[in-house]
Amino acid sequence: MNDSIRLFELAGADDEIRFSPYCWRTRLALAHKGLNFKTIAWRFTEKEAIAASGQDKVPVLVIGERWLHDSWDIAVHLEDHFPQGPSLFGCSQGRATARFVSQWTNDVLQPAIARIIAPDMPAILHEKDRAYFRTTREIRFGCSLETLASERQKALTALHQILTPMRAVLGKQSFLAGDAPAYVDHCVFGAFQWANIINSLPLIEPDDPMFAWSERMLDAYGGIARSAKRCHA
Ligand SMILES: N[C@@H](CCC(=O)N[C@@H](CS)C(=O)NCC(=O)O)C(=O)O
Repeated sequence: MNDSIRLFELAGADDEIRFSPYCWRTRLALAHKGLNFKTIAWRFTEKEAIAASGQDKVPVLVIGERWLHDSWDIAVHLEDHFPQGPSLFGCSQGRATARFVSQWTNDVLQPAIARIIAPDMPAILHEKDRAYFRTTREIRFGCSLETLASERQKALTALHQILTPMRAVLGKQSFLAGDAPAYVDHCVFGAFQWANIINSLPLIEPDDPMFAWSERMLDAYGGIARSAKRCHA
């Protein structure tokens, strides 16, 4: 472990439960670059711990004295400052396309997954985060977590429609980036790893080409995603 790179990651009540989809993007990007790093468990209400980053969300990456935030800006920083490691984007066009995939994951994929799994979140969160999560997310969704839970089947159907193009692509190639994973895979997989870690409903069935891709992502980089601690069912 290299103590000069530190990653603040959202944690559940259990320090080892690291479920944030955005933090998984950064964790996988660091692994892709072959960088050693130390992780720090952080909770929604511990805003002061990351205040030096100038904002209030994770991932926050501290490299030496430099505080970085925003998963996309962190990926760009890693790509530009650690050129010796494998590329996250491949080329300038790849970087531009990855930016689209990152934004699409933020705006389309993650909200669709959140509608399915958010009702399971309070049970795994630290007590001090529960009320904050419920209040902020109920404002975001415009309804109670209980209403979301009652609409799960509808949300699952909507997710499967959103995944149609991805399913078609992953039926023809091993990773979104081609023969090997890269940042586009980190973005999309991060969203699924969120559901894996909190042990929510299975989002993709074994006969779906996305399932085989997800298995490959779980095994990538020495299996850091597969070996991550998960909540009990
Ligand atoms: N645009 C940011 C979004 C990061 C984000 O929303 N992180 C969530 C955790 S998954 C967070 O820290 N939320 C804090 C809060 O809701 O107060 C990025 O890409 O890093």
